[in-house]
Amino acid sequence: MKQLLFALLLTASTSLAAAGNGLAVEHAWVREAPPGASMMAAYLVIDNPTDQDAMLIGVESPAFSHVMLHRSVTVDGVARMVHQDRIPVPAHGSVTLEPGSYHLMMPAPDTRLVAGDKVGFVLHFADDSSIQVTAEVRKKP
Ligand SMILES: [Cu+2]
Repeated sequence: MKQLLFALLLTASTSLAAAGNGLAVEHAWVREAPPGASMMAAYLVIDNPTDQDAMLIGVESPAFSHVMLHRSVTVDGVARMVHQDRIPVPAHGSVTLEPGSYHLMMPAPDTRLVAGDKVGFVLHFADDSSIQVTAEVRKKP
């Protein structure tokens, strides 16, 4: 009987692992933008404890018309943002989307989002997997 239970538990946990891509997303937040701002930014951390490199290839959200992958870089002392087609998440590593680095950038919606609002995002990866996250709108991290 004990053996049967153990086998069932093993089956359950195996199917759970197979359902996802093994990545974990945490600290997702959207920076509150001042009234009239045309763009908003979102930040999060993607952990990859697996043996496989992962690649974020796109993000969508019901709250925004589109979501862009950006990276802030400083060239000759001038800060600018560069569009990214993809953001790598190394095996046994993580990538941090944070101010001054990688981030998500969205056109501000018609109805202004303010601190405390919740926004859903779906992250799409190169292996066809996706992860849904909920981000809170905040004034700072
Ligand atoms: Cu940007």
